Amino acid sequence: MKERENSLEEQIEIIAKRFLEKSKKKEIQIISHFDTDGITSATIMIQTLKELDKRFSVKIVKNLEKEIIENLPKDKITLFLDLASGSIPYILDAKLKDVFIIDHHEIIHEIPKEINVINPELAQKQKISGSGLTYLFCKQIDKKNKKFAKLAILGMIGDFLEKEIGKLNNGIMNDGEIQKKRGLLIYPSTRPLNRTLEFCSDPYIPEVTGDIKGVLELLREAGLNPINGKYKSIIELNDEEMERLITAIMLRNPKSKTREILGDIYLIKFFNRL
Ligand SMILES: [Mn+2]
Repeated sequence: MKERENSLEEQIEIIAKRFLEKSKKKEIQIISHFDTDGITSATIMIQTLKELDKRFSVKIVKNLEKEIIENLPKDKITLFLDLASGSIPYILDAKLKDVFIIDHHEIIHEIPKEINVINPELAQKQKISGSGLTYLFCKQIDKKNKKFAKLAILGMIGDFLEKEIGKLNNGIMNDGEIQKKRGLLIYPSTRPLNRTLEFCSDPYIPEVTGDIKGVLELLREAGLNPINGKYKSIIELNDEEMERLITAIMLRNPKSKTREILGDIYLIKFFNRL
């Protein structure tokens, strides 16, 4: 019971140790959530367990129904990721033995001491995604799992927690060498602007979207000229250029408010490409 009073970091440390001890002899079954956060959580865990040469299986579910829990083998370690915080009574009914939950959803029921839960609700209630928690857990197991920080951030963005980046998430962003830049949310932000704008449908920019002549006119107006025949991409713009581009787009009255077309762009390196 004591870990309830501990910080999230302490919870992670204590429970990771217990998990490693238990998994010496037993096989692990991972149950994770069918969304970006759950799938990235499972991916981080799978890679970590593979490197530890553990035996495990994975199940990804849309909803953690009572039946799913009832039908789980009872002799294995059950590791729930990004779900199960609200399923404590089902878990008890199913008489599962070694249960670990790494999740950030609301806790409704009293947690009995035989169930190991890592959840920010039990500590300082920091905002963190399931993938962020799984990442911190795996990094606790082995520092070299820092390499999975990018996956944790993907899950975090998938869960729309990016609006409230706290200390924990910032730490993970640093681990993953992820850059954040404020700018136009037009995808993809890494292609030359003339292409990005031509194919841009969200927001739809009148006389620009699908109209290469209009695109070039807008870029000229914004004072953005090609260098050696090539336009910069959104992420290559400096603040002043970004502002000029935004103004030029806003003058075309796209059917979106400023609020919706501006935001944080996350730049993640995968295989050395942004
Ligand atoms: Mn989640």
